[in-house]
Amino acid sequence: MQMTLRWYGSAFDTVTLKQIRQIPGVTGVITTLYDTMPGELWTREKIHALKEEVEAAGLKIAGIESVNIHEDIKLGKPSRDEYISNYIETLRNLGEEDIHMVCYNFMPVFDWTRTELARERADGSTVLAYTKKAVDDLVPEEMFNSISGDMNGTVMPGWEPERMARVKELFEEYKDVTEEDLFNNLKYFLEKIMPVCNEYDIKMAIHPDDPAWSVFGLPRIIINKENIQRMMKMVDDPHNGVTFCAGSYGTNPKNDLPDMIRSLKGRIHFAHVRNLKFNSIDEKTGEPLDFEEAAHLSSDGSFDMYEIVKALYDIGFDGPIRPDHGRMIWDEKAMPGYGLYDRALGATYINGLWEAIAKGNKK
Ligand code: DNO
Repeated sequence: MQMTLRWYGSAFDTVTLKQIRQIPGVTGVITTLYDTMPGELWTREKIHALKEEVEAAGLKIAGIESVNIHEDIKLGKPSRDEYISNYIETLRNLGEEDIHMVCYNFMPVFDWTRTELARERADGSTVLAYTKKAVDDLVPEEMFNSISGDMNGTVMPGWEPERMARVKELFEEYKDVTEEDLFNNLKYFLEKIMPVCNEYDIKMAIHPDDPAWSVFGLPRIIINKENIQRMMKMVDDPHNGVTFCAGSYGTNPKNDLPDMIRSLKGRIHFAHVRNLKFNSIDEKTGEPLDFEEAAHLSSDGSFDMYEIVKALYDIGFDGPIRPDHGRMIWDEKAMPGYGLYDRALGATYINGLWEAIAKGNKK
């Protein structure tokens, strides 16, 4: 594996490349052209400039998160072909710049969903949290307003004001879109981009839907083992792969994370490792009613991080890995989930687990 940190670019991130370079074992960043809109073509010049900046700081671009998918592609509208051509051109430009991993998601309208961005924990740290009741009680258009006060002046990925301004209209468009339609539209997209991915060896890594169930009645498909296996078979090419995000699949306690990892051997191109803590689960349905994000350490949350990292180690995972959302600690002011301190602790912890597993295996 290659340890990385997500970085939004010097114009958007509170964390600097120099700071990232000083975290032991971190050799690369996962980054993006944060000011491009879904569907827009990424020029070679812009990608090159980003790469030069990262390399000047002694780091590498280990992959892109994300090249976002235009809603028309997810909706299967006739205009999708134009956006897919742009996507193909973007992939070609990335390939020419020697970038070989692209994370994306196929979630309608919203990217990840949380109902609080700064819930205070007993130790005074703050974390992102989710309460089912808050989602049930909210109309989608209010979602952005209800959380935007906690963004510390940053623009959160997937919650860009431009996207939020169209929420109502988008819900109308998704009214009759079923999960089957979404699978078909994803297949159509992947089949079109696979030739360029093969030509440049670009590994596509779909990010799961977070949380791993339908929100606000929208169809969501990248949520469990069965569906992700279906997607892998639907376009059976090693370049059609997965971002294994422990925190997203793990929102559903029925998802057995180490088992899912083992079943995806050879198809995991990127790993997001984080922990969360369930506070309340509906006893009848097994559905989580409340969870909050936790420190990476197993004992701080509900996941067995050793088993997750061990499964990645056992399948021979050699792609980029990153600590995911961190808590806000030590009075840091940053994008919720993306401060420096707790993610640096997370990287160090994951590195420690990995070293112990690797050495234990040699004995
Ligand atoms: C949230 C992230 C997601 C992820 C996208 C990938 O913090 O995990 O926004 O980057 O879903 O496209």
